[in-house]
Amino acid sequence: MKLFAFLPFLAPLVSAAAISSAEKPITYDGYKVFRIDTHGRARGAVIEKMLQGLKAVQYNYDTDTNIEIAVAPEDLGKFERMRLDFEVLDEDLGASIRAEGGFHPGGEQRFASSLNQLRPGAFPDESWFRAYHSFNDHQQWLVDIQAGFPENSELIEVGKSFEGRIITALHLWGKDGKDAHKAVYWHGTVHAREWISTMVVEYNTYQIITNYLKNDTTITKVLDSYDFYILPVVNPDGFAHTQTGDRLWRKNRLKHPSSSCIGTDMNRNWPYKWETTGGSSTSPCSETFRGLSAGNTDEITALVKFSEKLAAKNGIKSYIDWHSFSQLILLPYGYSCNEHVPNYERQMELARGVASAIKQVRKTTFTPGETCPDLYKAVGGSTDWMQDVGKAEISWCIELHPSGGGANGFILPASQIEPAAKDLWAGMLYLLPTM
Ligand code: 0X9
Ligand code: ZN
Repeated sequence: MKLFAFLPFLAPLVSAAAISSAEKPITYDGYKVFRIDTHGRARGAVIEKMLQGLKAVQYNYDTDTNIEIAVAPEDLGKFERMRLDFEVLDEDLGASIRAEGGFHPGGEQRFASSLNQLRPGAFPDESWFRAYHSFNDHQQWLVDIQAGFPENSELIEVGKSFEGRIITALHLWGKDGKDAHKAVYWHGTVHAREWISTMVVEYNTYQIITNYLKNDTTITKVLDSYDFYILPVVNPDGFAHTQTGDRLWRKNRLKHPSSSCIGTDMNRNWPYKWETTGGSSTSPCSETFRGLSAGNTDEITALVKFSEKLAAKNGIKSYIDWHSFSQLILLPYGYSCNEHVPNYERQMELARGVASAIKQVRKTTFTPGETCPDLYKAVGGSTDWMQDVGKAEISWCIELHPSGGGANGFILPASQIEPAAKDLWAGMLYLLPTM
């Protein structure tokens, strides 16, 4: 059964994975984005093969109904001569990236090597959610917000990325002091280009803190019942690279000993069922490269250690891995397409509740389901680990806005941050007090 026709992860056909920070940034100027009608699986496979000769970035892998693809200007003629059945989704991807406002080709990549180097500034306001920001500014934002909530929060250096950036967790607690309750645990920006995930995680964080400071009854009860561990950017190197090198970068930036291709897909590197075939790639040039061994990346090593601690301390009540795009609420499992999580009914009931709370804001549809079969097989993902190893009671991957590549895909205009974040805050206002 396939509930969702659309699969959002991009796979450059001519691999952008070969771009290193020393190489020329890619602006995507003049790239056109197309949706090609494939008229079924067999023809979809044929068309996918034809497209492999192009300098292009493919937006989806489930090619039964359509293929969405960004084609480089030099290959537009070749593409048109293929006489496919298509519509144009974006006349100029580079222009959309410029309009989004967060990509600065070849820009500054300096960063703090310790949180102590950052001095707190003013408490942030909601204008933060009207633009995208650099990795360094996100670090500063965490420092500023923590300083405005000093009795109930701390910043934790969870570890360092391959290039030495800090993976930061904001820990929040309520009236019982820190470490008294089960964890609510969020990871944002595991896939570097999924910028909306950083902003939505921060918006939810901001709402929790400001509503607690205002003595809001619901949020006071929530924060008095859980310890929150919030990591808006778990893939700092990849994220920094999307701001200066390649806006559509997905993986981390780990170098391979014997390939010029860079990066491991962190959501295929978690050390649980990692070796299972079919849901990840063994090729370093692939967008879903699983890494050389289970959990071998700096980032996943640090995140596993941190997650193990949370699991051992008071347990994990709810884990959410925030991604984009497709508007889905995905339960495990990704490694298997015929296993259900032991508490499937309860998790689905909650996911349906979240979807209906979201719907009430402005009629946006989020669809609950299982990673496999409803999306696709994905092995070495965080939610499988959290469910079975971390013993999280709720373990979800939420794919944020938009619903499809036609509506901007990974390049969601900054004006959409607040509306998207408000949708999900409604969802969290249902989940957190109910779960
Ligand atoms: O393929 C993925 O990693 C996720 N989709 S995305 O388009 N954002 O890349 C889905 C992941 C499903 N969840 C896990 N397997 N953890
Ligand atoms: Zn993702």
